[in-house]
Amino acid sequence: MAVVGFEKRGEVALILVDNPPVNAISRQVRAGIIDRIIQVQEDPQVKAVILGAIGRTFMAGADIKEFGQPPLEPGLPAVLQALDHTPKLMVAALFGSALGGGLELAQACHYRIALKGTKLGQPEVNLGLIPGAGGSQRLPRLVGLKKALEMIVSGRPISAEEALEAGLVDRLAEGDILEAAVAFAEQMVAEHAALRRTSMLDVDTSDIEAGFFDAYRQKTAARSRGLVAPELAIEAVEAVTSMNFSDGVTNERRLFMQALYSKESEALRHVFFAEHVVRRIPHLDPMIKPRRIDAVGVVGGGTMGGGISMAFANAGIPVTMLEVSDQAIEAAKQRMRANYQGAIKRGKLTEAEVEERLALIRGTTNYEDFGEADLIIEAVFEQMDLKKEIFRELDRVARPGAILATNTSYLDTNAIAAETNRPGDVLGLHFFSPANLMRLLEIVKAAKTHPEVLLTAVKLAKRISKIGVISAVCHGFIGNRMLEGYIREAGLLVLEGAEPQDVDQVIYDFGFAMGPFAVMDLAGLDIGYMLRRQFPAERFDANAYRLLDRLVEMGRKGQKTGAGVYKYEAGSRQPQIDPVSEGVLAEERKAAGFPQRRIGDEEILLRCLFPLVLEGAKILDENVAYRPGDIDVVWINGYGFPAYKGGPMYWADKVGVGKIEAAIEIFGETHGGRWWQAGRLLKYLSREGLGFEEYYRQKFPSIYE
Ligand code: 3H9
Repeated sequence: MAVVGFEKRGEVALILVDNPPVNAISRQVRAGIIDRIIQVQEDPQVKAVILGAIGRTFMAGADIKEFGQPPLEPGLPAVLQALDHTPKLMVAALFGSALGGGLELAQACHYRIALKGTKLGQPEVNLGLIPGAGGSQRLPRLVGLKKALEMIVSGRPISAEEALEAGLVDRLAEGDILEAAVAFAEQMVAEHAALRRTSMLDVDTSDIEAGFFDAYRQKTAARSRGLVAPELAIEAVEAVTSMNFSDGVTNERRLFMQALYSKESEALRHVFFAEHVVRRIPHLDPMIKPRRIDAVGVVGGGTMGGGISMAFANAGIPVTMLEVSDQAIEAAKQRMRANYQGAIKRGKLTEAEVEERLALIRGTTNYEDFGEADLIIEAVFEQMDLKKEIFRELDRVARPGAILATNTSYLDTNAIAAETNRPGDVLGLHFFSPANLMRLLEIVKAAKTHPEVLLTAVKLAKRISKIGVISAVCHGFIGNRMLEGYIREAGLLVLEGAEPQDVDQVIYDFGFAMGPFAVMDLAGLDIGYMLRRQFPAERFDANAYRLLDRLVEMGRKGQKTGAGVYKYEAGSRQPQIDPVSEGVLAEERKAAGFPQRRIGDEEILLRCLFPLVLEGAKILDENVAYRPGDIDVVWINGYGFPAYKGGPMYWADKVGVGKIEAAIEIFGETHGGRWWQAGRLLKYLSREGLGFEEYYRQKFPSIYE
């Protein structure tokens, strides 16, 4: 099958890209489009040409797999040039997603028609890039400079309706996009419509006030810490005010190449693929199909249960939510309604849409009402006995084939599954709070979980806009298991002489949104306190939690009590250094008897981050996670690891596994070998001079397929 097909309907020729799944503009697509343009130019019968696509979407952009590889000719700019010079009337027929290079191709056509529901955008910044095929020069000529800047710098796509209003598309269509595009093209030919070349249009800069770009830069810098692409994008678009089209395109190309070879872009592209590969279950029998999930039950309407219910309602899936009393149901509904208010205020949802979603959530106090559910998720306190009791009940009422899931963040999913007569249908679905917003979902595969159940969970995660990452059963699964070392070292560092605000600053400067102490204050110090008491004391380094435990015992539980490690003014989330907490720390330093010293920023960073790598390597070696990239996805989406640093395992590869192993050995000598012990895999990779990603791709290529 040709990757770029061709057909004629009367005097209209159709150039149709057919490169599943998303019609990415690969080398063959580029070459194919150029060939077809030459073909139509030579055909005197053809009066107009449609640039369209087959399948589920218009072109969703350049083929990201090609970035970082030697360039393959012809490049996208050559296609754009061919389009720009064609003497036939060109119409782009848009549907699905017209993104990145796809939208740039559409902009180079003379007219654009879009099916309602189409998303149009320049999302390159999300990959650390900027438009590289004229988008920064053509888009301002179509929609105005401010709108183009906003689209290119934010990367957010707009709807077809918004695109029509902005002048990016000329007509909206319903039904068959190609039929509509042909009719539109015929009409334009009949009306002798001009060949409207975007490159020849003037840019209206009358609304650009003095100092506009400086102010825009400042605003952007504040929300895109650590990223180079947004600044490069502004520079590219700003050129519209001082350069002609051709110079603007040359300038854009230079900036695009700068972005392409930045370490941030390389990391973000790694994350893009890791977030897709994570959905693949290695060695899954292709005959296995997911089960249908049309109705969900949730046990518990607290913060977690409520958030989970909202996540399903947001995807249009009806939920039955079980609580202990009618009052508790009402309270849960009020909380959910209040949570939705934020979305209404931000203009993301209308009152009517919120009501529609809330109507999908039905409260009950009766387990029997779960009889129709295809999936039931338990979301109650982290108490094994309680969870076991609930699973015995669920086993009794759930229909055969229904999936039973626990939202536990630490407890043994195998033990919970063993309470039922259907352990194959049981797994963990570990949502992160707030569950309606956080993208991460750890899918915990218990020893007996049926592959069909696992596949259902992976598909369902995507349906509810989450990134599902499979973890085997272990204490804390992937994310929380790694968190332990990170928090432990933060706790020890402050006993040795670092201040909590120093630790937080170093981690913030690395790229996390918050340091560990600020995060614990936000989450509630009492949560970790209670959790630690559920497990044998030898799991933990008692010194590491001296400060935190004392604060909790004083009633300082974090933001919710106005004070934790820091203090907070009423209604503020801004941490302030608190002499009370400093006093407690001074006492605990003395009690621990640690010699006090000045600790440099580099030691703080490495002491906090190397435990992530150390534990991540063990998690891989024990097959708790399938791939290093899966761990990256967990830490980026659940724990705020900066995406532009690629995740802890990718970052480790960049630092050098050998260097990390050597540092772990030194930390072991100076701080004791109890925690600082490299496992088998880390030692092996260090000895062989390999990185995690490199080793996994070489050794286990099938788990990426
Ligand atoms: C660009 O265009 C630069 C230019 O300005 C200049 C160049 C000179 N390439 O997400 P899905 C794969 S930069 C290669 O599950 P959905 C993806 O890996 C690009 N592959 O589908 C997955 O593969 P698999 C600007 C791509 O329906 C499969 O397609 N464009 C690409 O949920 C399905 O993906 C973007 O950044 C690609 N461009 O969502 C758009 N895109 O099945 C990025 C997807 O093997 N893509 N794949 O795992 C998206 O946002 C979503 O994929 C999209 C579809 C909304 C299109």
